[in-house]
Amino acid sequence: MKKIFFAFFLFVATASFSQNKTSLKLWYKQPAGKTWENALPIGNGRLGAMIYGNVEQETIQLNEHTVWSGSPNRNDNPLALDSLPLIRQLIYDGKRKEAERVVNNSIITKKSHGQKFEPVGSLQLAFTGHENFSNYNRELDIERAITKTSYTVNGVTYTREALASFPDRVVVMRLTASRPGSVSFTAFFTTPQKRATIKTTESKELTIFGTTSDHETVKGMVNYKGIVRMKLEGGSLNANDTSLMVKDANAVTIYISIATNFNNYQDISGDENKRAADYLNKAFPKSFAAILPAHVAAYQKYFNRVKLDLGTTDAANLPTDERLKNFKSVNDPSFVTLYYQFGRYLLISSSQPGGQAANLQGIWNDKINPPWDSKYTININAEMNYWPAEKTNLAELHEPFLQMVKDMSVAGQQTARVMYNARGWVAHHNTDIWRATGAIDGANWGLFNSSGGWMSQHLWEHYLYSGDKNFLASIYPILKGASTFYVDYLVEHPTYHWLVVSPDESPENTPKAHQSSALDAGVTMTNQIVFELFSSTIKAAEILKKDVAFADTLKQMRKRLPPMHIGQYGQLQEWLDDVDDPKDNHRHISHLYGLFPSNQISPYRTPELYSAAKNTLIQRGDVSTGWSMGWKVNWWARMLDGNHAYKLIQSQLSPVNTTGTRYEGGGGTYNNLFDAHPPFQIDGNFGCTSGITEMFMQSANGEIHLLPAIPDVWQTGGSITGLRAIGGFQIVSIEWKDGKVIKAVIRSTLGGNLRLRVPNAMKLSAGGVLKTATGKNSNSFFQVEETPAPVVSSKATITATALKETMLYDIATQAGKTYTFIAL
Ligand code: FUC
Repeated sequence: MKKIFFAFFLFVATASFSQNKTSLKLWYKQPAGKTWENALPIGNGRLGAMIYGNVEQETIQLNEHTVWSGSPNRNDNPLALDSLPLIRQLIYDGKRKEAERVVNNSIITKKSHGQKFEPVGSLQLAFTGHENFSNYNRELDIERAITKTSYTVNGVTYTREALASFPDRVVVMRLTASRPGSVSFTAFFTTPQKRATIKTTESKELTIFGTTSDHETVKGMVNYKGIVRMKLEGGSLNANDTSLMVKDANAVTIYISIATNFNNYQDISGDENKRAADYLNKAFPKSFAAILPAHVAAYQKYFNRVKLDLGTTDAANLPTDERLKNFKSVNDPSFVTLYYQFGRYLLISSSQPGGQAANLQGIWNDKINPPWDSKYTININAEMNYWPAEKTNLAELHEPFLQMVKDMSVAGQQTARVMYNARGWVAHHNTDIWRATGAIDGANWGLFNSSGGWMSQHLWEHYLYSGDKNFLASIYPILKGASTFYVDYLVEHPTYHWLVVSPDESPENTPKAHQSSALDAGVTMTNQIVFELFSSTIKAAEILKKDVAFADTLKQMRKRLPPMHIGQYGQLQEWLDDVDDPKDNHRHISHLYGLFPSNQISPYRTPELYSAAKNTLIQRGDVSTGWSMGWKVNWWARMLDGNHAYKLIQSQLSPVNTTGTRYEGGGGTYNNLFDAHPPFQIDGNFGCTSGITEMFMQSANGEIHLLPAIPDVWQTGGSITGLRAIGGFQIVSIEWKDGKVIKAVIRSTLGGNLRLRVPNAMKLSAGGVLKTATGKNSNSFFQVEETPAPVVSSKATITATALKETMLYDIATQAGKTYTFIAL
């Protein structure tokens, strides 16, 4: 009886939840105060704004995607070429500290270490007499991409709504009050920009304009212009030199337009004044009531493609900051749904076709000197930002990143030639809006030169999902260029005799056994990247029926790359030498690139490597920086271990305070659900969203696997709709109950064999027995390159992990047809 009652209760709770409009909202009972990480982000890919919801003084902190310090520049170090033989020899002789000194002199740039993403400033709205308020609420509705703040003062309820319109290219805030004539405030700008001018115009607009900072020998030359224009309903508008004063209006709509002179990384000859005025003049005649539905429709075109339902519990009734505090100790499945969809919200809001790629902070930054310049770290972080793009059905939003790769494939040719006497193109571990491809920071960070190879993989991935051959033809020269660099640059290792990148480094890890230096030759991650890049380039050449001789060269060289190594502790080796410390818990586990995002390590195809990767994951531990935990969710999902993936989600969804105190020595999440490295870094949001997707569906291993890693807490039931898999398969829906897929709907857009792995026996709803899969998958999109057998240390104990039984089917599909599967 108890059970029945409980089931009934759960059912009621779930049913009422799906009706409940607060489910996809971040909401709070208090204003953000002084804390930026409490404010709520809105954005349209070009403009970003943080809304504080402070009562007496509202702050709308503003960013524009091209407001960066500096101007077109390069940062190659031409001394590199002559020093390569010496650096190599020092590394081979174990004199890594000496090698570091040479690298710092001759490879690390003497020019720009990357420019800064800078804020424009903040629009402040001061409300006299609003110090005593009640009934306060503030929220971000991620189903409609709009914030709302409301409170009561002296019996009047005030409401502010804000959005960054996608079609109208302006930030708009509407202020209303329950009693006519109650809206009065003073608007002014504040800014950390050193060369900004703030003034009002004759037509009572508030403007901010100036030029961005000089930085590291590069002259700041981005001109920006911001214009604020108000539309009043009743009341009066007055201006002094630097402020606008609204008095006794019924309602006010504020339009904020910002633009710069930036055209592309080589050209800043645009007219910021005309652009800002044009956007504003187009938007201003439209009322808020007209702007809102167009904005919501443009946003939902992307957002609504994926729906996740993990059920709900009473824990969901609390404000977002309290749910965050409680998450580790209660079962709050819809909080995961909120966090998951927030990741998609952030990508839609910070990365739109034609705009700049989401940087370390997406498009949200209030500091003139932000951490790591809020630029692009491309030895993991920027790639991580785009892991959710294809599979969570936001492929169009991958475009700014793909465009960045295209630009870098041009900029990086000179770097390859000047620094390494190699053809093709190269990029080191960092870049910025000027597409810098030189080496920065210092030897243990900047020497890594396989970011171009890694980023190129995103182009190939975009093809694998869509099957668009025209796209493939258009990006093939970039893949070829990235491969050509390695054709020229790989050298034979004097001890191991494989072809290796030398000098090389495994991102940012400095093992004691290597004199606490990251420098080495032929590190595992690089070997995996080159293997994958060569394989993609060979396949692309075959599909496009070109470059037979070049593809053959790649095949021959690929055979000579180092295979992966399993070391004395049963671990996957990070370096060719067996020097991993099982107590090392460094945030980068670069050598697991082969497990995710790549597919060179798989439970089904490479059991030994799979077991070694698992040992490595366990030895490195769970809690770390935000992005590191985000990556680990993906890895544990690929390990088919939903419970461990969930454990990482719990660690990631742990509160971090804004003084930077780390949760249990690691990162976590701020009250506004921004990821905490700490400090704020958006990669963890995107990495975790990708990882959660990998728990429901994976398509990288020669098949489509449904429910590969569902944790016990979600077994009871749930559904996800709208994911995408490679080979043009749309995962229209997956519904599960008691750990079994009860129904799955898959649409084929390209035809071909659908190899489907599921946890339980299924049949086609239209009738007909499913054929058990045999042999190689005939679908060309699912051809996985065979991973060379690993070299295994005689000291290693490898225990085969028992895998759960699954069913594997082959279904011949036709393009345009939808297939419905139900549990037997
Ligand atoms: C890499 C990471 C750091 C940080 C920085 C932006 O250098 O090792 O943890 O995320 O990028």
